[in-house]
Amino acid sequence: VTAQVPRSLTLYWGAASCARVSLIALEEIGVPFTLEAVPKGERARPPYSEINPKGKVPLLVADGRQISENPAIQLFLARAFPAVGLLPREQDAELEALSTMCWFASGIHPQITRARFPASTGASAESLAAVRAHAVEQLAAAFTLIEGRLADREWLLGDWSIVDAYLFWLWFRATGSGMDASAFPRCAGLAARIVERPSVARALERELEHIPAEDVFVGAAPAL
Ligand SMILES: N[C@@H](CCC(=O)N[C@@H](CS)C(=O)NCC(=O)O)C(=O)O
Repeated sequence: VTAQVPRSLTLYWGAASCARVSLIALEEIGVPFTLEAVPKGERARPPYSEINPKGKVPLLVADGRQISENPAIQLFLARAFPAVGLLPREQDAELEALSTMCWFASGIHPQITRARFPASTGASAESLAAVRAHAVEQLAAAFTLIEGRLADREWLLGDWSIVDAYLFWLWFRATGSGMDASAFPRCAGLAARIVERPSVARALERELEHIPAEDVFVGAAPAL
């Protein structure tokens, strides 16, 4: 499936957020786009909440059409710019990519939110450390599966794809939240390799214009 090539692209984004994945996709594509930074704390209130009532980034606006949710944005961009190779084009492989991204968005990302901001679960002050510890355990279980998938390949789907950029962001957040990186050498290797891609380097440079290097590369979870 291919879509029309959009003439105008705006990404609502925040440095170090999961919108990093969408920014890498746009950098990979290489067409002009507008980047609108929406810092944490400004996402759930006007003016941004009037644009995206979900109060989250990323949001891609393509020729006036709004696309939210990372997996949908990646699929949209991959189909709009098929020659770039953001996702595999063969149907079964594309489905596998979508399945993996949905797992990342709905299965793994929420554990990152719990690990970083345990109070967002509504847990009492005394339970926050336990909520964080449980979330980190869940992250380690997910990364055990991912580490297994990388046993016979350099990138998650074989060839590089935007799914690897998504993994890179999850890895950054999971390790920043206290997950032991040493248990996952293949994931660590992928994260070290991916920053050599010019698109990823450019996306990280843009983040460095907004937040300190420590928050771009380590991103330690806030103290409880
Ligand atoms: N399911 C959404 C999740 C988006 C999301 O949770 N984004 C976070 C940043 S990583 C956000 O904007 N949270 C609101 C905030 O930080 O105020 C997606 O995959 O795009």
